[in-house]
Amino acid sequence: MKKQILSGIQPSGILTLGNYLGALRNWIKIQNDYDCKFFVADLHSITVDQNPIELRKNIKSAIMQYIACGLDPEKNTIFMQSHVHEHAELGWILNCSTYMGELSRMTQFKDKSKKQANIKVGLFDYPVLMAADILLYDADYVPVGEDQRQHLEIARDIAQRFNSTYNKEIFKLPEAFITENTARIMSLQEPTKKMSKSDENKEATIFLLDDRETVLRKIKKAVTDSENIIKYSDEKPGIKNLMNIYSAISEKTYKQIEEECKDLGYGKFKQIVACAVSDVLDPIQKKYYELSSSENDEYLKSICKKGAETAQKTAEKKLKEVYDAVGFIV
Ligand code: ATP
Ligand code: LTN
Repeated sequence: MKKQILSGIQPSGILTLGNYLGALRNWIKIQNDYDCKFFVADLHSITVDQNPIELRKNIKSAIMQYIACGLDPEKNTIFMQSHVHEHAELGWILNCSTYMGELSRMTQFKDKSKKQANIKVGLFDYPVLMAADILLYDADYVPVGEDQRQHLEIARDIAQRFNSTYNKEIFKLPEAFITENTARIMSLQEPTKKMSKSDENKEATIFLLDDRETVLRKIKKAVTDSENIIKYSDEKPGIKNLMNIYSAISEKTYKQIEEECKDLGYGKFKQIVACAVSDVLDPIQKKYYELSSSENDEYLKSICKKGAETAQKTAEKKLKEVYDAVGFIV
């Protein structure tokens, strides 16, 4: 039997180059070798304020971006999290197996709660719902970026505790699947911070739907240093980030890039990086705009409907086992 893969992305805006290099591109690479389920984490996205009209657009757009990037709906189960009600139900049960103390240590919660007033319980509880997503499907591997490592660890802790409380191997312990050099693409404006969809400064983020001119402008404006030497170093976070992006796309090593670009200066180097990024984004955008024609509405709906049905078959069985273990009458 093939190993099980599960992952999701929040529909909190247009997906970014960080989402692509850190997560989506890996999903595409492994789709032939594993039994894969990929969902749009709509339940997660409302842990911060969302406008319903925008959210609806972003959910559909996320599905189209998954397919445009190369996820094959014939090979993978693609669905929307809210279409499989077992996610929320298992989330509740796992809430009753999780300590306030362990959730208080989550850095994503600490970071996000600093940025806004009126923090919702859902934001605090986010990792428990994420654990439910993963544990429902006995996922072996969860392909994500580095920022999600801590959430994977808590999912394992919750699973282990649940199994030992009820003295039964109900949940499999999942492992994070993280590709080191693309695990953390940084903001173009503050290269010590991760690139993020919801960054207020749109110049800091490359979106998958940015045209060539926009990509060039954003990369030209990227914060670097005054040395004008292309060298991979922790002391040069801006250049290190651009080298990381270029290396991930061109598959050249940092040494090769240093050699290739040693006489260029930052201006020329930025042009090369921008061109390489746009060459990757162009075919994605072409496919995306084809899919976005209203003729494809039914096709997209049918993918999500079939995906939810397939996912639910597994989810339903696991939830029953859980209900039985805790003492509910099933
Ligand atoms: P938000 O700004 O709404 O929190 P985000 O852009 O940080 O969103 P998520 O939806 O939280 O993105 O992440 C989706 C996937 O992309 C996760 O696997 C996450 O680890 C990965 N990811 C997000 N940002 C980056 C990044 N800058 N570099 C590498 N991987 C990333
Ligand atoms: N927390 C993830 C999105 C997410 C996820 C998951 C990823 C929600 N549930 C389950 C992998 C497995 C994020 O990217 N912020």
